Amino acid sequence: MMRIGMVLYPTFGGSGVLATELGKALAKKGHEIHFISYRQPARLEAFLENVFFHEVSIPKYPLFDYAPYETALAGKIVEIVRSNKLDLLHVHYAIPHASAALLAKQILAEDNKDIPVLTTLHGTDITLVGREASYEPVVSWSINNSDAVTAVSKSLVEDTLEHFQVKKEVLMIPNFIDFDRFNKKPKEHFKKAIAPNNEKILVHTSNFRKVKRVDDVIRLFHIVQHEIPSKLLLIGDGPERSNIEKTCRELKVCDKVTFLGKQEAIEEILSVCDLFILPSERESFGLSALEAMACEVPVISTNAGGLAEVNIHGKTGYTSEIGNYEEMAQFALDLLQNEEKLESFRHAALEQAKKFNLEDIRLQYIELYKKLIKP
Ligand code: GMT
Repeated sequence: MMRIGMVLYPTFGGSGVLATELGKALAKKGHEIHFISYRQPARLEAFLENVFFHEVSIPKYPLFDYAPYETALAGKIVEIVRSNKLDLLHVHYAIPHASAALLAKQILAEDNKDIPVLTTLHGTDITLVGREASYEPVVSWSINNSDAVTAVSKSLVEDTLEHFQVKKEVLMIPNFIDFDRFNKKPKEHFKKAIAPNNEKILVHTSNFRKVKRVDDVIRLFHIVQHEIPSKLLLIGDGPERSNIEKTCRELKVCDKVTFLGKQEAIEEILSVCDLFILPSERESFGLSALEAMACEVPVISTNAGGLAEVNIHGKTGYTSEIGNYEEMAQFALDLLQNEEKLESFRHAALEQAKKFNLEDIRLQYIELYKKLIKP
């Protein structure tokens, strides 16, 4: 049995989702998992055996215009490692988790405790925000000083090597899917409620940030709904929400678009959908696309980052250049207007998703943890 500290963002973002699901899957195998974050992680809904949650509170003080989260996190990690005798820290998303964990490691070294730090890079920590001049030296240092580093796709490994001064091997362990939860469920009553006239259902889920280009989803849908009776479901929320609603109004498609907000049982909604749309400008992996594929929903996406490693063009869906929503619309129509083809893509999407099954990936992490934990 290993005792793992899992440092993560608690939001619906991919890195937090992946970290939570990994922790839960390890706990099921008898490992003790300590989640560390500023809020209860979104996917940690119920009591689970072997799972603990530690909230990082950030003391306020009038001097602080910016409360020092990284310091509070490092201090909390030290306390948790000491009181729970943790064997390893697995931090998800480099900023500021990796540097905070490495600071904690240095503090703990004074107790003669050598706690290994495994950093998993998830995407924008490398491809976007991590490249900002004020963060880059810290991210490079954190990568080079972690005991091991993984990235979630080949594309993200390449981006890391290209943009940072890396002296360390960056291993690739892809994201995974739990088929016990993500599978096509018989939710015909849902389908009837959303598409009473048997319209095709397109779906997009994200955090509605600029990189997701949700506007392109609306533009693509605008073209599709002219050709075929269809509905669009938008799941999630975020900073671009009002701009997206504006585009819906401009294109006069509001009556066919439903904003569902943040949803827990996403697999139930995916189960009644025909196509998943992900036109991101950057996407190191595209966990949301994998979730759709596990529910037998083909994907129309860009070829950004690691998306093409998940969504196989012409087989599980189609990939286009960033911004080419017109081509993506034609690809969508190609599938929606051909029932047999759509069915074969549904099948291929499921088969491809199986390559990322939880058991295999969990094993890869367990093997890596064992290598890092010194007896
Ligand atoms: O998409 C986001 O902005 C959330 C982000 C995160 O770190 O929470 O997601 C990233 O990590 C996910 C899990 O590894 C990947 O599936 C996403 O592709 C990646 N997002 C980007 O690269 C933009």
